[in-house]
Parts: sequence; C-alpha cells; structure tokens
Amino acid sequence: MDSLISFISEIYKNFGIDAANAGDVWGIAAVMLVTFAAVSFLFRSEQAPQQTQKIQEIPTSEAKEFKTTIEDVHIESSEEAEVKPGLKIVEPVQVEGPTWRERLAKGFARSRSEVWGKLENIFSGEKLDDDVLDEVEEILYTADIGPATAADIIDELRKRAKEPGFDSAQFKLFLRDFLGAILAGPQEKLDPALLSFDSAQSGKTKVIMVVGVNGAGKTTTIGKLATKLTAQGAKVVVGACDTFRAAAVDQLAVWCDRAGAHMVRAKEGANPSGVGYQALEEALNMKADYCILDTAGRLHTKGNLMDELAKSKKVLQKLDETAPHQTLLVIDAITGQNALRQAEEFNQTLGLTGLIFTKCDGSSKAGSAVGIVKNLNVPIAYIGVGENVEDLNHFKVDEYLDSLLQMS
Ligand SMILES: Nc1nc2c(ncn2[C@@H]2O[C@H](COP(=O)(O)OP(=O)(O)OP(=O)(O)O)[C@@H](O)[C@H]2O)c(=O)[nH]1
Ligand SMILES: [Mg+2]
Repeated sequence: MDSLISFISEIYKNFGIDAANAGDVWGIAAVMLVTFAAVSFLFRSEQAPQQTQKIQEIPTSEAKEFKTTIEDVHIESSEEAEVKPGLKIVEPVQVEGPTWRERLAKGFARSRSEVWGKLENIFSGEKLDDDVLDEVEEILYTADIGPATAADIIDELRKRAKEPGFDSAQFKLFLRDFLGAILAGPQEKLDPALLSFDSAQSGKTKVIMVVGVNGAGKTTTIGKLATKLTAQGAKVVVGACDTFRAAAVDQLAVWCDRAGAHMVRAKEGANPSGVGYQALEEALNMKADYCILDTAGRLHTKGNLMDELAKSKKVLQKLDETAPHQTLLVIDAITGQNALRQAEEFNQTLGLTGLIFTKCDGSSKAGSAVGIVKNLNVPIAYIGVGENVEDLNHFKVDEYLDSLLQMS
C-alpha cells in the first residue's frame, strides 16, 4: 500500500501537486474523480439535441413500399419537437387582441375596397338603369363569385330596379339575402364536432384528413385547429403525412408542441399513406378524440397527387372503415376562380365534407367562397384571416356577409 501511495505521490509531483501523506493522496484523487464526473455529464447534455435531430436529417430516398414505410415511422411526442434554424413560425397572439369580428373586418378590407365597396358607390345616387347594371355586373365578375351567380344577381336586380324606393341600402340587403341563400343550405350538413369538442360526446376517434394544393395553408390551419381543440380539452394526434420536405414536418412539430398535440412523423421521403396509418393506429391506441392528417400538396415522386390521396384514404379504412370522417379542402382565397377547378378535382376523388378558406386577409377574392359552395354543395367549416391561432374561426354565413358587405 505504501509503495502505491508513494507511486501516486510521484505522479502528482510531475503535475506540481505536493501530497504530504496518504490522506492528501486519497483526498486529491477523490476531488479529481468528482471533477471528471461533472465534466463528462455536462459534455453529454450538450450532445443530446444533435442526437434527436438525426432522424430529420436522413436524406430523401426513393418512396418505399407501404410495409417498409410503417417501420420507418417514428413516433414523436410533442416534447421532442424542435425548431430548425431559419424556420418561419408566427408566434400566437394573446387572447386580449382584437375580437374575431374585428379580425374578420380587417381581413376583408381589401375585398371591400376593391370589390364590394365599389358596388355601393356605383349605386348610390344613380338610377339602376342598364348602364349602371352593366357596371355592377362587371364588378361582380371581379368578385369571383362565379359567372352564373353574377348573371343570376343581375337578372334579379333588373326586376327589383323597377320597385319604387329601391336604394343602395336595399341593394345591400338584397345582395346579403341572395348570397346568404346560396351559402346557408350546405352549411346544415356541417358536423358540429368539427367546430367544438364536447367531452360528453367523445368516445370514437374522429379522423380529419386535410388536403389542398401546396401553399394553400394546410399545415398552418392544422396547427391552429389542433391548438383550438386541445384548449377545449380534446386529445389530438396529428399525422405528418406530407413527407415531401423535412421543413414541413418541422413546421408542424412546432405547432403540435405549442398545442400539446401528439405528433406522428416519418423520415423525409417516406410513404404518406404509411404515416397516416401509423397516426391513426396511435390515435386509436391512445383513445384520442381527433386524428388530424396533414397531407402533401405535391409529391416527391412523379406519382399523381389524387391517386396518392385516394390510396391514403383506403389505407386508413383498414383500421376504421368509416375513416376519414371529415375530408377538408383548404383553399387559398387568392386563387380566385382557379380554386373552383381544384375543388372539383379534390371533391371527385375524395368526396369532400368541408372547405376551409384561408388568406382571406391578403386577397380581394373572398367572394370566391360563394361560387365554390354553390357548385360543390359542400359547407365551409373554417375561415382564416391571418397567420395566428386567433385568425381562424368557424365560418358563419351572417358574419361573413356582414363583414364583406359592411352591414354592421
Ligand atoms: N395571411 C395569411 N397567411 C396564411 C394564412 N394561412 C396560412 N398562411 C401562410 O401561408 C403560407 C403557407 O402555409 P402552409 O400552412 O405552409 O401551407 P401548406 O398548404 O401546408 O403548404 P405545403 O406544405 O407546401 O403544401 C405560410 O407562410 C402561412 O403562414 C392566412 O389565413 N392568412
Ligand atoms: Mg404543409
């Protein structure tokens, strides 16, 4: 033992440490051991984030067959979600901000100034003769309500113009009633569970498949929707089926993290239907109230988007033959009349149960909702007027028309 102590003392001396007796030798050794343990603990903590990011950094590969994809799917709890540098995420606003009515009015400002307000100006002080009616018709076309609806309005206006005292206020009331009649019918088909969560009615997992062309606002809307539903006490699972680019999945992860929703994600390039299947399986195991699926707006393969979405729907039915219970099409209001063609295609392939109009704030085309609802006979579930959680709300016909026509 003595020779061991003198051997260690010699080593200490080489480092300039003077250990006079056996107590000093063991004391110094103990201090060194504790220091080493603390340094290695700190070092490991710094490494940890890089390890959890690994799964997101696997490069895109060819799309794999459904079976293999299931194995690729990585279940990620909201706590694991991370923000990648450069990712643009808008901070949610505080509830004390503007009311929904104020947001809607602000959102429709462009539609009013560029379209609906002009109608009022043209009409005021003028007789509703053929020239004025031509002008009204021209403006209605720019409102994107659809040529057939615009023509119907003009036909009706010709009759009403002959009525004594038909002034601009009556004209606005007429427009509100006319457009309201088109929108109200399909709204009756809307499932109330889409609008708010009722814990007394919970029991079966509701599967909501969200579709739309790229950039329409699917991911943002799902983030807002998940936030609203979890705030009402619902258990929500979100499936990141858009495996086209990693940034899209990261964007969703941030929303889910904030919402307290459970997210199911896969490696970039994995098969979307596999992710949907795994998300629903996880939602059923967790007895979640909602399973919301964020789908791709375009594919990384040359495959057809509609075929892929139809396949995803079929795969879900292996777990629940009634799924998806809602297939919601997100439409960017800026798209105007082109949105009708898109909506028809999605409806034909998937049988849409609802529409979500986004970006009504950045566009003068908020009227396009009328043409699409009329043609598809599908209700509008939600309307978006900005990038924050509070900028999404249930669609209500009266609110929409009052804001658009500045009725109150
Ligand atoms: N002004 C405004 N911007 C919105 C609204 N909804 C979404 N956005 C923005 O539109 C952009 C595209 O939204 P995403 O949610 O990524 O669209 P996406 O359909 O998921 O797009 P892909 O994943 O590429 O298919 C984002 O910058 C959103 O912040 C809205 O109601 N108003
Ligand atoms: Mg997206």
